[in-house]
Amino acid sequence: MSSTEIYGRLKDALLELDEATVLDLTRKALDGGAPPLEVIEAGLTPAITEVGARFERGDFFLPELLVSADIFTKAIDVVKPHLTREEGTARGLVVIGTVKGDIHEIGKNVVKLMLEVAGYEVIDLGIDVPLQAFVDKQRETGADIIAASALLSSTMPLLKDLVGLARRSGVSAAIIVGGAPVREKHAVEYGADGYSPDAVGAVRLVEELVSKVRADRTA
Ligand code: B12
Repeated sequence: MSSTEIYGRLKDALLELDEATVLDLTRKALDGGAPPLEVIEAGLTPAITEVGARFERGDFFLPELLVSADIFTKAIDVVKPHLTREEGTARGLVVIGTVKGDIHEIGKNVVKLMLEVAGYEVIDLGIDVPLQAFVDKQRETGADIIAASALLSSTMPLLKDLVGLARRSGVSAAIIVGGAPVREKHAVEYGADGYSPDAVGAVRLVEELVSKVRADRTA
C-alpha cells in the first residue's frame, strides 16, 4: 500500500472512530518508511480537519469530536518516538498556549511538536491561559517568541489584547498568532508579528522572527 493510500484509509478510519485501525495504519506508514512529519501533516492533520468540517456541517456531534480528538492524540503519540530532533543547543525559546476561555489544544500541540522537532525549546502553558501568564513566562525565561492559539470567535479578540498587554509590558519577544478562525488580516489588525495557517508555516515564521528578535535586542 502506498503512503497516499494509507493516508486515505487513515482518514476513513478516523471518521469511523476506529482507533485500532488508525493506530495500525499510522504504524504501517512509519514502518513503510514514510517520514514522521509527513504522517502528521499529510495523514493525521487532514483527517482531524475533515472531522472538524463534518462537525460544522452538523454530521458529527460533540461525543464524536471528543473521541476523534483522543484517537488523534494517541496516533501522534505513536509518531513521536520516530521524530528525530535537531541536535545541539536550542535554536530559540518559544512560549506557547491557548488563550483564556478556550480549551482547544490539538492545533497548538501540533505546532509545539513541529517546533520541537525543528530544534526549538518550547514551554507549553497549556489551555485556558490567562494573558498575563504569557507575559510573565516570557519575562521569567527571556523567550524569543510568544505563540498564542485561539479557536473560538469569543476568544480570538484576546489575541489582540495579548499583543497590547505584551507591548505595554515592554516584552522583547515576537508575538505570533494562529488557530482555525484566525486569518492574516486579523494578525495584522491585532498588531501581531506573524501568523501562519499551519504548523509547517509556524516553524518558518519562528525561524525568521528569532533572528529578528535577537538582532533587535543587541541593536
Ligand atoms: C476538536 C474540536 C473540539 C474539541 C477540542 C479537543 C481538544 N483536546 O483540543 C472539543 C470537543 C473539546 C471542542 C469543544 C468546543 N468547541 Co470545538 N472544535 C473542534 C474542531 C472540530 C477541530 C479543531 C481542531 O482540533 N482542528 C485540527 C487542528 C490540527 O487544527 P487547528 O486547531 O486549526 O490548528 C492548526 C492551525 O490553525 C495552526 N495553529 C493553531 N494554533 C496556532 C497557533 C499559532 C501561534 C500558529 C502560528 C498556528 C496555529 O496550526 C495547526 C496545525 O496545522 C473545530 C472545527 C474546526 N474546523 O476547526 C471546532 C470548533 C473550533 N469548536 C467550536 C465550538 C463552538 C466548541 C464549543 C463551544 C462547543 C460546545 N458547544 O461546547 C466547545 C468550546 C469549549 C471551549 N471553551 O474552548 C466551533 C467554534 C465556532 C466559533 N466561531 O466560535 C468550531 C469552529 C466548530 C463549529 N463550527 O461549530 N471542540
